Amino acid sequence: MNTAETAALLAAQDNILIITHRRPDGDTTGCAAGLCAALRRLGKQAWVLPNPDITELFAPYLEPYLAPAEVRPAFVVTVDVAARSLFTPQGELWLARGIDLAIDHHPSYEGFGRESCVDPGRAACGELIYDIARQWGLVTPETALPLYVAVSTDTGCFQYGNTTPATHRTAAALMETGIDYTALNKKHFRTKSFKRLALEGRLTADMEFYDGGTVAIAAVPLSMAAELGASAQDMEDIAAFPGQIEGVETAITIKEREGGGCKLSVRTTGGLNASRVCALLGGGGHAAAAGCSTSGTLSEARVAVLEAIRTVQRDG
Ligand SMILES: [Mn+2]
Repeated sequence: MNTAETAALLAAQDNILIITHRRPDGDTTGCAAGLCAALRRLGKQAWVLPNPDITELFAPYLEPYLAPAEVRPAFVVTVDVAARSLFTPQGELWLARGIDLAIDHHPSYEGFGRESCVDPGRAACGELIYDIARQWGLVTPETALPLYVAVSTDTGCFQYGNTTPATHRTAAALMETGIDYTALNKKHFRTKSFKRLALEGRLTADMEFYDGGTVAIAAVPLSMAAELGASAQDMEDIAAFPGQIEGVETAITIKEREGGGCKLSVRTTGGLNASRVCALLGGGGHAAAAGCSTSGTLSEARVAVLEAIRTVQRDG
């Protein structure tokens, strides 16, 4: 469905529950808060399902909208959720009962929603939510502020290659509602905790390079966060870090997971399709930013991702 059809579908519902993805980022969080604010302004009962993985950085955006434990929605919507594996344990219960509508911008969206509004041409899912709220004439500051967070964080403050003129037009419209975007930009893009800087120092010291320095791999063992006392918030978007090094076109971050296995993130600027690399390892995402999980050790994950890169390079 396009955003006009989606706006009409939502306007015909009431008692709506909105679901975010595991390890929620600014996009899924901002979309949930922005959509919930607009639906309430439309006179609907609407809530956001609490997400146990939420960090202190994003939690405040969701607080006014959190669903009570006894919520019994008539309509369930996901925002920015591409895969069944990205549902939280609570979200999985709703997935089992059926998702009525999925709003997403990932080309790898798995099609679990009865209805869907999916546009991979959007840099952020927040752009879709803005288009939906705009049809209701309800882009108030309460909706605009979290949507600005959604759009700005998914584009690295309008710097990543996914940013389009339409992204800027959406951002401009959100800014015109009077939100304090200067404070948001300072908070999300120009502030680092001391522990975060220490973490970046450690990653820099241990970084491995391949293919003449165009491929960088940062390994994050479980012990590293513990040694530095770094929280999930200190780790936020660490996958963007190796790609900042001069000459690096393929930036890989491998995080050891509690309970075994690793979580990989692949970011590319040199034309290598990150989504295809990750698909070979059972994951997915966007052409320039994708992820996957592996079951072995950090060094096994390193070998596996390098092999996947070779395969994609060879097969064109
Ligand atoms: Mn997103």
